Formats: sequence, structure tokens, C-alpha cells
Amino acid sequence: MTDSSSVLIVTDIQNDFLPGGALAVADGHAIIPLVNEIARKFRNVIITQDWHPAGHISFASSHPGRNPFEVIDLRYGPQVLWPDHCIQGTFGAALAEGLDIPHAQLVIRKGYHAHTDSYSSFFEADRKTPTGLTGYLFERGIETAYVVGLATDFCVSWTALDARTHGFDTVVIEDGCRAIDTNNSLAAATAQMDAAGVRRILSHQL
Ligand code: VGL
Ligand code: ZN
Repeated sequence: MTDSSSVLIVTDIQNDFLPGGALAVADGHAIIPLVNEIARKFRNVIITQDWHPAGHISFASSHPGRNPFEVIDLRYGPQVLWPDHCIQGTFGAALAEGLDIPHAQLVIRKGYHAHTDSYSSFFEADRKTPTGLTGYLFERGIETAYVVGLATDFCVSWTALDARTHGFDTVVIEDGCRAIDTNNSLAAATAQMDAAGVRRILSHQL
């Protein structure tokens, strides 16, 4: 059991990111039993949920003539366009049925502003609009953030990088994650995490 200064952030394990979902991550379902097991070792667990309004700016369908996985420039920088996914209140946005973490303390939703995406659980994609998670973790006395979930190269890595920025000791548990890997995004995210001092471990090292 980890101590009270650590938190496990369970990122976006939602139906749309599982095989059969709108933005399926290959093998995404395979992490669920392991994530449940990892979570039992943590006193503090929070869960994140991608939570977009219909017509969200990150959806290719909101940009006539564009296709999913193309990249466009938005006012806050490059944006990968996605299939419509995790629309508020839909089955696709619901947490995966097999996720069994009754002791989770907070569910934080993100990506609910129509004109801004939010991979990270700390800041939206403009890199300045906070979700409030930093204050929550600071007030709770958290010093170390462990991250698992979907997808390694987007919400997991952006969350881990922002955790580092805020001074948290940050650890990605790699076998508790799966990647989308579009346009070399997994290698790029891994390099960025290494450069920022995010530690990468396997769950048996916990
Ligand atoms: C995610 C793409 C779009 C993620 C969310 O959870 O990694 N990826 N929205
Ligand atoms: Zn999204």
C-alpha cells in the first residue's frame, strides 16, 4: 500500500477508447484487470474522463473537408482531429464497465469547453486554462503522481508532463497504459517524458 502522499491517476478508461469504441485504442481493454489490481495498492486514486460536448473542436466532423487523424492549426497550436468520441452523457463517454475502483476519491472531467481540447488532466490544450487538479492535489499533500490509462501518447503523457511541471515526482506505469500511436506519437511522447524526468516503470516494480 502506497502512503498518503501518492496518488494514482487513472486516465480515460472509457468505452470509446476500448475496442469497438469510436476512438478505439488497440488492446485498450487489456489493461483493465491490471489497473484494478494496481489501484488496490493506492490509498489515493483519482479517475479522469474525457468529456466533450457534441460538435467539439477536436472532432474532424467539426471541420468540413477534414478527416480523423489529420492535424490542423488552431489558435492554441496544432490539433490532431479525432472521430467524434466521449460525448457527454453517452455510453462511449462512460467509464469502462470492468473498471473496479470503488475507493476512487475524485472523478475529474476534461475537454468540456467546445473550443479547446484537453488531453492533460491539469491544463487544457491552450496550456493555461487549469482544470483545478493542481490545487486539489496540493491541498491533499500529494507529492508523487503515478499515471495509468489511455492513451499513453496523449492523455497519459500530457498529464504526466504537466505533473512534472508542477513539481510532482511523476511515474508512468507502462503496462497499465496503451497507445494510439498516430504519426509517431508514441516515440515522441516517450522522448518528451524522458527529457522531463518522468519515470517509467512496470507494475511489478511498484
Ligand atoms: C485522448 C485523443 C482524444 C486520450 C482523448 O484520452 O488519450 N486521445 N481525446
Ligand atoms: Zn478527446
